Amino acid sequence: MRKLLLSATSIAFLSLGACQPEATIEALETAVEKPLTEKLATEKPTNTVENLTAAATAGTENGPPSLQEAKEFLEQAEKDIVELNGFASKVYWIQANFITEDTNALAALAGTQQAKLSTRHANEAKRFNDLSLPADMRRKMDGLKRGSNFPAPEKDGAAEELAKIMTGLEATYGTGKFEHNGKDITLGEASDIIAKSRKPEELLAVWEGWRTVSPPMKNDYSRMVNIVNEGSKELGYNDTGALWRGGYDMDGEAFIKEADRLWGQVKPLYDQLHCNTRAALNTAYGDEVAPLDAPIRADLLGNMWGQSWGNIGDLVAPKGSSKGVDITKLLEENKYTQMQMVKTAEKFFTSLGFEPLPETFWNRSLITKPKDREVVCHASAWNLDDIDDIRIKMCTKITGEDFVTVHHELGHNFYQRAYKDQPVFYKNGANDGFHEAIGDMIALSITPEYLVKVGLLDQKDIPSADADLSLLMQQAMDKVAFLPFGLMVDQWRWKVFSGEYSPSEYNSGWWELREKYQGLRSPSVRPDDAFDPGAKFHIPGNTPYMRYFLAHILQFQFHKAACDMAGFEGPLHQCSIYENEEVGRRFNAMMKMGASKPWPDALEAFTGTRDMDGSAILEYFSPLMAYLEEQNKDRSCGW
Ligand code: X8Z
Ligand code: ZN
Repeated sequence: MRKLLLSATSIAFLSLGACQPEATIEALETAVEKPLTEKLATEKPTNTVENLTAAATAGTENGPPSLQEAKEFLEQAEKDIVELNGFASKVYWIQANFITEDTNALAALAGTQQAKLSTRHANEAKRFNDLSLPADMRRKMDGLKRGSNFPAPEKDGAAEELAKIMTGLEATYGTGKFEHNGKDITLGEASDIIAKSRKPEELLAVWEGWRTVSPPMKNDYSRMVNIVNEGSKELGYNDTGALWRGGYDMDGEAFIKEADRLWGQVKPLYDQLHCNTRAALNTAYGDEVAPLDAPIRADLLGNMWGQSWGNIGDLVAPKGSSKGVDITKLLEENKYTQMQMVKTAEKFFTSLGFEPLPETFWNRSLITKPKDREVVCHASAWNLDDIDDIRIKMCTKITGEDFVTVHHELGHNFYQRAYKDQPVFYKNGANDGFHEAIGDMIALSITPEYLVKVGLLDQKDIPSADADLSLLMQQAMDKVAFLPFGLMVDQWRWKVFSGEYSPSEYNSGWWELREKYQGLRSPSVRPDDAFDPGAKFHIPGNTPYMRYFLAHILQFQFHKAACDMAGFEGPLHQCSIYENEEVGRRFNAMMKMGASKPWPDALEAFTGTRDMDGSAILEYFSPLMAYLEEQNKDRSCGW
């Protein structure tokens, strides 16, 4: 509950798009006339059994509810949602931009309202279960019945407690600091050290230091799990994991198989990358720190969570292949500011025919980290009015990594604006993986030739053809390395929600999955109170994670389809769709559907296929796969 994922709307469907905490809504019937304080103080439970029974029987003395009643219910629900979102999104924005006791309290109140509204809608929608409805109304009704990704049970006090815990967890993460070399440092500073240092003791100290922020979250987290599980049961799901898996226009069990199938497609590529990276780390650090016969130490990979490995690209640069491009260096040489990074990303979208971002985007977004207050630095994209009050919030660093993230966030914003004319129920991604894939797909077109066009690279510095392997390796260290991480985070949450991992197994379960999927190990024995999952934003930030795994498959499918449309005939990694308005027009046609149709329809509209499929990412990296197999041929791979 609580935050509206990027667009207030989705609340109902609750798989909201961008990268913000989750939400549900409660109608503030008097939102316009009464002051906020009064509204919040006088809010009455509307989802009591008595009220629901009354609602279910209203107008039904002569039989089951009518189509007209269903229509009126949906219209009213939409009004309620829009109204509450309008105010709740502002509260969340202020809290995330200025974390204090007071803003946390307000955000928890807004979260409570949203949780209650969502629960009420979900329960009221049940009375139309047996009514035969036109497909569109049924889709809206089913969306309401799914409630929120973090549903509050109906009982008194549950929504309040849940909202308070969720707000607190995110604030604890957002304000987290620890002492390093006599100074308190933030996640941003710690991440810089993990990215650049090559000293194992320093890496270990910083890696462990950041994980001192999360143990205090553990009790609240397990309490939250109990509450949302109870809420999910009331909605008819076994647990909250089952509720989440039910959000993909297919049976939840089928979704588990689907995720496994996609992982099976790409795992051979990951295995090769892992083997080659471990060998390079062994060369750099020796047998003690990086043995060849064990999972890789998680602090050596250039990223706080070992999720993307681009920051150690220098260690794996293919010998004999010319250098690729170092975007961080190009941004620095061109004296780029954070603002220019966003302007350049915007220009990519406008080159495809999308309208420029509104003036309000530039006035209202947070693009650099403020010095004088606590903010949630984890990048996110917002739409505060569900129309065009779109914004990003990001403590942008002038690096190649954040250049890609800026495109990622704008992808959310352009998607939100593309579906702005949909009813509130459909203001969301076709599935949540689509939302995460839009900007990433655009960023796959950041080729050397593109960088020349936007003036970041000199024509004379375009890497020669034999730099392809270097470029591909750099990309794989980010995109291929990410795949098992993208998968394991929610494998962990599914097991937490199902009770397979009890609180005392939260941490060991996390490492079991880190090893199983990623082939990583903790760099040190973890203390008894460790809660390492809590040191990753999306756990305390309560953002489902399977979306990123799907996005890493989908973005390559989109890229391939776009390059085919553009008539591009070379290898996929050399294709850039910059300035191709025809591709933009067709991309927009998919984007403007929002969640109005099952996702295979949206996928088909752009790619001509109805299945998510890993073969595009395999094709993209096929020259690298051949290189990796050759490099690894005498190595003993696996862990
Ligand atoms: O959280 C994000 C985005 C916001 S939706 C910055 N990402 C995941 C992460 O940082 O863990 C993008 C890639 C994966
Ligand atoms: Zn995102």
